[in-house]
Amino acid sequence: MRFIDETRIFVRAGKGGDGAIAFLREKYRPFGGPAGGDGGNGGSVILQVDEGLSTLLDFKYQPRLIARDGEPGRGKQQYGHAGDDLVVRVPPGTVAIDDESGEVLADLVIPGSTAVIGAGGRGGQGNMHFVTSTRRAPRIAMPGTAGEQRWVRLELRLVAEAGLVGLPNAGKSTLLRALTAARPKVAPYPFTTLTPNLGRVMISDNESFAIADIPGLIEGAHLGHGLGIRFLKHLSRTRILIYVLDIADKPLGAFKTVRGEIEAFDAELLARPALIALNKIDLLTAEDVLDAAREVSEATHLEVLPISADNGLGLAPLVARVGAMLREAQQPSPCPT
Ligand SMILES: Nc1nc2c(ncn2[C@@H]2O[C@H](COP(=O)(O)OP(=O)(O)OP(=O)(O)O)[C@@H](O)[C@H]2O)c(=O)[nH]1
Ligand SMILES: [Mg+2]
Repeated sequence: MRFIDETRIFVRAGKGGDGAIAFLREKYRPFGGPAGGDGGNGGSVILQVDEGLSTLLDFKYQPRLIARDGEPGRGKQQYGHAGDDLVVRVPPGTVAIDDESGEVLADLVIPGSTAVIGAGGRGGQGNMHFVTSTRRAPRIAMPGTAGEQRWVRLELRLVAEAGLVGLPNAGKSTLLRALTAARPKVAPYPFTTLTPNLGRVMISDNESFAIADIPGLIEGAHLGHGLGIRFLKHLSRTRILIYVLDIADKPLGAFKTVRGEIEAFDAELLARPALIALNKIDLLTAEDVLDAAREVSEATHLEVLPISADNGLGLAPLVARVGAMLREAQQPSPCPT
């Protein structure tokens, strides 16, 4: 499935139906009272979070969301039918932004939740509402109002409590596979991961957290090198960063590079709690692992957990530690735009 995390759509809600001008016609009362009913309201355009979706791809094929107009009012005091709302499903983490004003219209995270991004027009009142003592047969009714119409930018920001960051080939996807049921591709060359992956880590039967694996960063990513920093926005909702460093490939240098690129993208991300998963410890002797872990921890002032994503070493302590940090961390700040 193609991963699309930014797109632009056209939204038009339905127009309200016009109010009717009509009079009762009864056999023995040729000039009955006014009986024009109200127009129905126009349909609204509504987004709804569907947990089963993970991309905005559908909108590439259907970039115009147009809801139905309300029907005009009718005689005999009958209301026009309201136009149906158009309810469109989006993945969790979708942000809807008015393209012109930049206003955030909705930030949709909770499964099942909805937001109106185009409000339907209101139906006009029929002439039955305009009777006065001096005006028994009003020939006026109100037109329906227009529905909202706008261009909307949709941006997906993955909903994950923890984010994996590191150089290409550090073992991020291997770690995601080891911790969750997700099956991202793993290969012995850089830039294997081209789009973000999500998985859910079970801490216990009733406690879990989501983790995001994003494409590797390299020096100059903020200038567009490698795959660039465009996927870093998927860290915006995470509460914890996990630096994945290859213990056998200059881990300190890797840390500085990755941290520098994150800083260039959004320095605020560096204020979040973080830890280091020092990966591939199976490649070194136990003694060398201890030395390297000490060196990295002293230089970074971060907690270092030695692991081997490949053969499962150190994963249980890593999950337990992330779980504990998540319990300590306060709620995520609202999504910046
Ligand atoms: N020896 C050893 N190799 C590992 C370990 N974890 C990952 N690897 C290997 O490292 C290579 C890269 O792993 P990936 O998981 O694809 O790395 P990545 O960080 O996702 O890379 P990108 O997607 O390119 O950013 C693969 O050949 C893995 O098998 C480990 O704990 N020990
Ligand atoms: Mg990968």
